[in-house]
Amino acid sequence: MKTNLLLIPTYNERETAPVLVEKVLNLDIKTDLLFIDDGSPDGTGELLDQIAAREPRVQVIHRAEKSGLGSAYQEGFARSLDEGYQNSICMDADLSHNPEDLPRFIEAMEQNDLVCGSRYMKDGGIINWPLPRLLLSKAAAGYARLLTRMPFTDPTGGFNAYRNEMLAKLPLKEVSSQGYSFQIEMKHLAWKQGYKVDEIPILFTERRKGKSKMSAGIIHEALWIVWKLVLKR
Ligand SMILES: Nc1nc2c(ncn2[C@@H]2O[C@H](COP(=O)(O)OP(=O)(O)OP(=O)(O)O)[C@@H](O)[C@H]2O)c(=O)[nH]1
Ligand SMILES: [Mg+2]
Repeated sequence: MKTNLLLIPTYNERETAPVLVEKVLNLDIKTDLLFIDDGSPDGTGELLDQIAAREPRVQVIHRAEKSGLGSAYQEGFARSLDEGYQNSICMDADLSHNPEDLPRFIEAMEQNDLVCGSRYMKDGGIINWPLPRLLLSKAAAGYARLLTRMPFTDPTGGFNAYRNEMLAKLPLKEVSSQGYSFQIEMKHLAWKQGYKVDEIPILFTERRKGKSKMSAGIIHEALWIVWKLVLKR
């Protein structure tokens, strides 16, 4: 039976994506990997195709150009549902999210519809972030939490496992954001509809290779998406 599918969007991650594959395949868990690559100029997509050709647990969706994280996850969810997986687990390709946390996610999914990795709960944390970035992220988490009243410690966190039965019932078309706010919107939707959501602590490590895709646009989006959620309520 098909069980878990990792959804991993990539844009210029050729140094880390193959390492991530290796680490996941070495774990003793039932998980396939789906990369959603947006025509990475550094050749990440071709490299992943070579890996997929020899490793049946790895698949790649290619999109012509950089079209945002949110729509990459939406394509991933659609594929995961089509192929009959039980859970979809979103994670970054830059090794910030530790694959060794996956067994804990999978175990927690036995009791929940959504399991959120949290950097800000007890035993969670962030390694190697400069203070301004940490403060910005904590402020964003506090802001989202205060306004939406979601009882979660890390609303913007991107390491999350979703039950496909829940995804199939959620109005995913309403989720429009592309950056971190995609995570806020998804958590809000699941929580508002009364699904069982829990958090587990994760240690997030700042990327050592490749370049950040964070932008002012992504931050602005997060600021106003929260208001969209408040007004909808
Ligand atoms: N397919 C696709 N992937 C993206 C896009 N933007 C970012 N990504 C991927 O999404 C994941 C998270 O992006 P990051 O650049 O690591 O963003 P971040 O974690 O906020 O910032 P840093 O870790 O500091 O770089 C990575 O795997 C990126 O390659 C996009 O537009 N399309
Ligand atoms: Mg990152």
